[in-house]
Amino acid sequence: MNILTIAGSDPSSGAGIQSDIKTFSEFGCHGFTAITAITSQNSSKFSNVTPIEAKILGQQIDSILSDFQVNAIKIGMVFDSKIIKEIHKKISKLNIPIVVDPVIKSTTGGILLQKNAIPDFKKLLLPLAIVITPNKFELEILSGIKIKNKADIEIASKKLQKLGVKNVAVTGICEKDKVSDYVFTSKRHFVLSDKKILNQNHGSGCNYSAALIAALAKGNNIEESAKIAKKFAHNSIKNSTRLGKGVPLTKIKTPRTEEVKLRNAITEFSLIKDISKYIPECQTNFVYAVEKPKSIKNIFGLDGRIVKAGNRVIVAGEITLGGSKHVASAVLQCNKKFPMIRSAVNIKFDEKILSKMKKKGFKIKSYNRDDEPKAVKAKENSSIIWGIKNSLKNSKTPPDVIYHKGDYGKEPMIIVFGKEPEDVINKISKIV
Ligand code: PXL
Repeated sequence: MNILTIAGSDPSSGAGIQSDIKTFSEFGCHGFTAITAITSQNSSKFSNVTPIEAKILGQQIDSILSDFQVNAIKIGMVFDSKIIKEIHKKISKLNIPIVVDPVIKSTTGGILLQKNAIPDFKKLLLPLAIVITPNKFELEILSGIKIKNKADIEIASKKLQKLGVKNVAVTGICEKDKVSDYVFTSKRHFVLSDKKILNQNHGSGCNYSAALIAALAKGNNIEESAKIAKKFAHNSIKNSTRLGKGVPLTKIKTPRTEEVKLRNAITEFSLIKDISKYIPECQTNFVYAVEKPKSIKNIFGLDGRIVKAGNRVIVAGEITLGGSKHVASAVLQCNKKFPMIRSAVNIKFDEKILSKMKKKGFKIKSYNRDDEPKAVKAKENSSIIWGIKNSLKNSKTPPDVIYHKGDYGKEPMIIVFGKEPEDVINKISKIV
């Protein structure tokens, strides 16, 4: 996925475009940038802001849109009316998700949106947003309602929805020991809460809105995306570091190599031509274990699934340790006998695929669920463990593929194994 951030430059890289690029990378997305303003700031002082000439901003946006496929846009600091009008002119006809983070003031007191630009901001930018992500202060300014309680949050958010925003995610509402996000969609509203982390930071708002647009671009719905963004922002605050003399900067933790490799392979998998035909009814997961996994908690997988939607494929959810149960259990069991096997993906059962695999010389094993003892059947997730163990009973070399033909109420399945995700992708590429 490719995401364009239209925002200000923050030399500390805690917020603004520098931070957005880091977040997009973290989600495996490519970040394009169009700079609206140059700020001069560090962790204690916001000393200057110079807006970019509207024409130059327009040229930056044109450069990107005329060449690349842009799947989604985040709008951050826009500063003045000329910039707002230019952005509107360039992107109002696009039919892609846009998240607007209505930043007004920085933690250190810098002005990110001029007061006299607020009417144009509301008129021109809010209607473009699939989601707007105000904090309490920003919600008050945009709605003109002083937020004193939960009911006010709803009234103010509904007021913004009347201006054309589809969904409003009000972030960072402090309540006793919790911090909550209030999300209002066109149909319903929900609250996501987390433990309060007592520290001031610079960057969490940008981390939230950038993660939100990345999650949406990848096909997650509003509710899933709001959860993903909250978790991401929470972690970035938890890991924040006092790099300078003032406020700590939020930090995006560098993911483990296994996670990065799996993410790349999942993207590659989802882009294989016609791959939707190979996604089973129960959908697909792709996993990668750390070395010597002891349980499925040591195996990275999607906590959602690779989902078929018509002839498209959507990667839903996030890669986490313990994210998969079924495919991860298969890898865990296989890894006990063949420690080099650490990755796998499940695909739809099809005799034609199997015969292609045979022709390519794949080492194929199978098990018959009719032979499965009753006690095993009754226990959640134990079938797969039994099946893999059984199918490898007489094996001296690691399998490429293990399949079963299903059972009453159980979909037949093919699991493709490999040393690492790229190995699995290479095998898949040979048969599709
Ligand atoms: O966090 C909001 C924000 C967004 N964009 C830029 C900023 C800040 C906060 O300082 O400087 C450029």
